[in-house]
This record gives sequence, C-alpha cells and structure tokens, in this order.
Amino acid sequence: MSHVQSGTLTRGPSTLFLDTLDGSVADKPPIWLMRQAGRYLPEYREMRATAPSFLDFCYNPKLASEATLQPIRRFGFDAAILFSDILVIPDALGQTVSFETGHGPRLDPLIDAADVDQLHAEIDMNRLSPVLETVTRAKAMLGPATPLIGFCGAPWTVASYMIAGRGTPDQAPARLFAYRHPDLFQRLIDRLVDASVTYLTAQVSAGVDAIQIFDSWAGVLPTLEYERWCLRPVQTLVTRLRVACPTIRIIAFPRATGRQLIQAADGQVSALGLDTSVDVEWANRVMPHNLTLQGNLDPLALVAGGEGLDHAITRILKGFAGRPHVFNLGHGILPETPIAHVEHLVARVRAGL
Ligand code: 1CP
Repeated sequence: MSHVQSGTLTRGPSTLFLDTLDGSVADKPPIWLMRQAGRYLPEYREMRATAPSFLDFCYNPKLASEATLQPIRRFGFDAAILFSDILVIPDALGQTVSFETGHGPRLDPLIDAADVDQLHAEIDMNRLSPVLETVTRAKAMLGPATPLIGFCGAPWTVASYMIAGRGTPDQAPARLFAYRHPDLFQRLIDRLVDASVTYLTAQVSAGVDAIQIFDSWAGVLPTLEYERWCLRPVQTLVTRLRVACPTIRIIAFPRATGRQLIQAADGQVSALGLDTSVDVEWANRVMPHNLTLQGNLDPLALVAGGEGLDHAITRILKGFAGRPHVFNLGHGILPETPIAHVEHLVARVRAGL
C-alpha cells in the first residue's frame, strides 16, 4: 500500500482504480459504469419508492449512501460513485429544481439578467450538507478496498439545464442564450465555476478519492463556443480545485467532442472519459501515452448482449492494452439493461483478453 503525501493532503491506500488513474498499467483494467447506481437495479427502484421525491432521496444520507453501495455489493465494481445529481448545484444556488417521474428534471428557467442575478452569489453549502454526509457514510461502508468517486456537472452542462428548465435533445435554449447574451452567460458560467470549486473541495474534504466532471452536452457546440463555454471554464475549475486539493484525481468527460478531445488532454486531468463515438485506435494513437483513458462501451451493446457485446468488449480491451485504462461505458447505463449482461461484462473484463 502506498501513501503519497503532497501538500496538506494524504492519499489513502492504493487500489487498482486509483493506481490506474495515477498512470499504472495493469493486465486487467479496473471497471465501473457511469450511472451504475440507479434505475436498472430492482433494489434501487424499491428503495426509491420510499422517498417522496428524487431530491429528497439525494438529500437523505441513509438512502443515498445505500444507493451508492448497491452496485458494489451486486457486481463488485472497482469504484463506487456518490449517489446524487448534477442539478443539486442549481438547487443550492436558489433555483427551483424538481424531478418528475418519467419526465426528468424541471427547473424554473433562467430567462433574463434578473433571473441570473437572483441566484445566490455563493453556493449554499448548508443545503448540500446531506450530500457530504452521504460521502462520509459511504466511505465508512465501503472501507479502504473500494474508492469513492465524487462528481459535478461541468458549468456548460449545468447551465444548459438552468436555461432550458428541462432536458432537451440539443440544448438549443442555452445555445441561443449564449449567442444573444454572451456577457450575461459568462456571468452564469463564472458563478457555476465558483460554486463547483466550493462543492468539489467539500466533497474531497469529506473523503472522495477522485472526481469526475460530467460535460454531457459539450458536443453540441461549435469549435470556438466549445473552447469558450466548456474547455476554459473546466480548465479554470480544475486549476482552482488543484490549489485546494493538490493530490485529487480528476476525470474529465467532455462527451461527443470528437477531435477536440485532444485539447482536453491538457496535462491537468488524471484521466479522460471517452464517449461511445470515439474510435479506440484513434484515441490510443493521438492521446499522450501516460494519460489514463476511460470508456467506452456503447450502453446499447450492453442492453443487447450476445455476440455484439462480446465483440465490443474485446475491441476495447485489445485497443487499450498496454496503456492505463479504466473500463467503462461511453455514457450512462440505460434503465432497461439486463442485470445478467452487466454480470457478464464484469466477468469478461476480470478474465482479461
Ligand atoms: O427517479 C429517479 O430515479 C431519477 C433518475 C435519476 C438518477 C438515478 C436522475 C435524474 N439522476 C440520477 C442519479 C445520477 N445522475 C447520478 C448518480 C450516480 C449513479 O446513478 O450511478 C449521476 C452521476 C448523475 C449525473 C447526471 N444527471 C448527468 C450527467 C451524466 C449523464 O448521464 O449525462 C445528467 C445530464 C443528469 C441530469 C439528469 N438527472 C436525472 C435525469 C433523468 C437527468 C437527465 C435529464 C435529461 O437530459 O433528459
């Protein structure tokens, strides 16, 4: 077991997942799945039915820590991810957020300057204290063998929900807003960077071992807008988080950004999450050799199972053999995914090539 000391923070015991984020190459990669806690698990659905709303569930440390542990107990993944949502940040900035079953999130959309200026200047960490308690509880339940991943949404992705007030196919409302009111949109992004730094620093203090920044909607922007609204704010966030937490491992997931993924490999992040569309051979060739790559099985291949799934797993294992790689999906697991297919995937990855 290694304990790396840097600044005032001590790193915990080494594990396959954390060592891989640090650049070690193993003969079999560690595996966890984006959105691994949640609706495809019957035990989650049963527990979820006991809470009045999804946000109540997220702010209940007992339920949320149990949901964090469920996929670990069932599948023995190499890392757990905190059970929460990216939209707790707008909630803690004073925007009204709710989740309607079957319809996804609903927020009071931000329409003009008055709406943006009405948000709290600083994130209300009292509101988020149950999430930090979930981290403490989940860490104690997991023990030292399974690291815990904390997360937030990237400023652009979170802003896109704050402006649309709901999920959309292409985040058109936020793109229109950013073209029409760039200065106002910049103010919103800056506020989200500040809020995310505060929130992630608190997650690290509470005990998470790594952070993933979900930029799920990075791929809908043209080049220059991607640089302005995604790349630079995430770089600022990461730089500031590293001042507060010098040793924290950070995974960036700028989904569907194609060749611009190369820009995200900026030497500051520990790993880059690859979405389903990224070609394994291309990524292996163009990405710095010591950079850990995470991904990128198509969630639909996991739903389908059979030979298609086996081919896809083999291609990823082969493609990333010899470089630091964390096996994962290219986006979140789908609610209709059969449990048996997840069991098969874990067994295949554990068996190696
Ligand atoms: O009633 C329910 O069970 C609600 C379903 C649900 C769940 C289980 C939502 C609503 N969020 C979550 C949990 C969640 N969300 C986690 C916890 C860990 C885990 O499940 O393993 C995480 C990491 C997220 C992150 C998240 N939320 C993202 C980024 C990742 C991604 O999939 O792109 C996004 C975009 C959201 C917003 C959100 N929250 C919930 C839904 C249905 C959505 C998507 C809305 C949309 O665009 O239509």
